[in-house]
Amino acid sequence: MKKVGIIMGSDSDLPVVEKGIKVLEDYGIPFEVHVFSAHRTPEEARDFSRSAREKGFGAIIAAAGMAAHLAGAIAANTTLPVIGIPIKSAAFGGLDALLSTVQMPSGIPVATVAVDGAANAAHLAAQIIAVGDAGLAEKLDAARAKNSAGVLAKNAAVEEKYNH
Ligand code: RP5
Repeated sequence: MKKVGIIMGSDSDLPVVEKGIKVLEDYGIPFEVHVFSAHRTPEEARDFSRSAREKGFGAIIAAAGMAAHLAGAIAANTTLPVIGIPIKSAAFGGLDALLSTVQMPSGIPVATVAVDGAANAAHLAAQIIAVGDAGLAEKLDAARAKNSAGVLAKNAAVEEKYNH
């Protein structure tokens, strides 16, 4: 199975990123985690991106806050799918990172999830890997069914309490 690369701009992003790591672990998808910064360690970020396809990665998740250029810098150096997670920061509540991540020039896409949306970044990475993996696709279907069953149970509880 293809691996997912998880890159974050700082270890201060890890508490958010861990929610995505858990999703990948639950699906049994192999992954690597690194701290590479577009600004502080640009050579490491570039080298990872350029070699990721030949090293067996199928998608890359990039998390960064503030002037969040990491996902875009990675996307500039690979044609693997790149998923950006804008990380919330104190000054602008994540709007700074959201705009920095999502507003990419034509030809260099970054699939940007919600501010602090690490779980959905991992679900999307799983869906990308599942394009070529029928067993993983079955796990995704099972997870969707479990998700629906949980919501239906909550609906039943609310209806039971209020609808007489
Ligand atoms: C970004 O700056 C990082 O991704 C992090 O979200 C933010 C702050 O980094 P630290 O100063 O906490 O290392 O590059």
